[in-house]
Amino acid sequence: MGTRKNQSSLTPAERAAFVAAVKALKASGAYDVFVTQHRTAFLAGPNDPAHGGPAFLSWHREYLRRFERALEGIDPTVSIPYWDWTVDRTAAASLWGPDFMGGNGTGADQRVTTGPFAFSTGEWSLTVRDPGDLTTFLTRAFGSMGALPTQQTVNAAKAVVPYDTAPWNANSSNNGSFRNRLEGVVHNPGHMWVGGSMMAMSSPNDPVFWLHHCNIDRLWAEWQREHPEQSYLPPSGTPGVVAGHALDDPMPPWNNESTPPTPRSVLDHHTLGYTYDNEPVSPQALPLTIDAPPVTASIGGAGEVDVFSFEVSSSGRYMIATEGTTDVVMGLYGPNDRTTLLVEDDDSGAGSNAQIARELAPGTYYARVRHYSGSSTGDYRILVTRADGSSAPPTLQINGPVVQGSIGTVNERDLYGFRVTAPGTYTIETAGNTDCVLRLFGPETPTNLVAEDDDSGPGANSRIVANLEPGTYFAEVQHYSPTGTGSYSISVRS
Ligand code: CU1
Ligand code: CU1
Repeated sequence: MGTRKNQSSLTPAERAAFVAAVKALKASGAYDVFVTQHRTAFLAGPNDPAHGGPAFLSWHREYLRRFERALEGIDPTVSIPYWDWTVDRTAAASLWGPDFMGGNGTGADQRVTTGPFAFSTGEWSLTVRDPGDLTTFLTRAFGSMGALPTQQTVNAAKAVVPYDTAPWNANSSNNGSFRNRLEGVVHNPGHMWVGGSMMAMSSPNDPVFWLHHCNIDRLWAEWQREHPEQSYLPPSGTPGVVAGHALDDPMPPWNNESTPPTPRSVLDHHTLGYTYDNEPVSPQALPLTIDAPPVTASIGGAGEVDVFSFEVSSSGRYMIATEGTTDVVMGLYGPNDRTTLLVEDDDSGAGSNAQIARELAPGTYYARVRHYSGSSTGDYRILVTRADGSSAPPTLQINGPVVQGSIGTVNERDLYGFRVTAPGTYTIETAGNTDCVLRLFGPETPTNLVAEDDDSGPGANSRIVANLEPGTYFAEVQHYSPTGTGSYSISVRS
């Protein structure tokens, strides 16, 4: 899981790695595709799927994650850093150093002349611009259009509930819509303070766009954590809501993908594969593997709550159970949301153990375990098993979220299934620091080898690019070394 850090705490090597990955993406042409998507969203106004409505936060969360995954494809160690403008408020901040974002614009044309994104480097010309804008170099004009948000401004915005309110647009009350207050009162001033290119519909032309929006995304995650009783609004079908902005609406421009992202699909940023460096360590969910041996845990202090997570990749009946002599109570939450309680159990298992058996759809689930007595402690074990006998391999979604896996024991082989519905070129690859070997089997049978690869991906990662006809395929992951173990992630993209 990638960690998004405060940009001011990056090491010089981390700053250089981020800049290099961004410039490599620009050189490939992929960067400008992102700029175009942002401009296109604005040009769709008043049906903008990304701004001035409830999906402002969810759209940009998906957008940033896709950008970050593109960076990871170049350098798997890179995550998007965030710019906390409540602290780094002047042109003297290290953010604007010549080894990172470069400095303010100068002269009548507000041209940025320092740092890696200066036009004079020959590597940063603006090719996607707003209609009528002929400026091909990055521009900035710090402070000329207003001040950066303060901590007080941020705190007041984070206190607002609910998430959003009618009329579900830029006219929603700043005292009744967290989203509109964060968007209008906290987010917009960040663009305006930087000025120049950041004022445009094509504002991702300035790489600081990503650091600014990363901070906005972090504040949304904090609001979600601080208001666990609040959920995303409005539900799909609510009158007067622009398409793409309600909870289960597919979000353009990704709405024609086989499993399009929706506001719901991005609510838990952990399931997208990243955390923020300032998130509380506890209660961090401890991952459980379905059908793995029980994990030993402990209620070490009175009132302690342990949180576990597990990934269900195919619908079916699952059983979550505790073992041992400690009287624990377990709640099951999800999918993809650690605050939606599905069921709670005290003593359905052996002795005074908890046991929950339930039909589960694909998604991330959370089990919270506490002692029956708020003043007692004790050890226990916990496990999740597939309870309906069939153990189909976990499914990868094409262009869906990256799936985390682990070679837990030597010579382990992990098998994944995925379904191709349209003929085309597909890329199956692993990411992370574990040297994996990848084999592709199919269609339909996990015994017909299509391709095998060791190190064609970044670092020691595997990558198979194959033309596939419709059908079910199987990807098998094994450690390169017969004595190696380690975690990895795997994805399929079209
Ligand atoms: Cu935007
Ligand atoms: Cu923005």
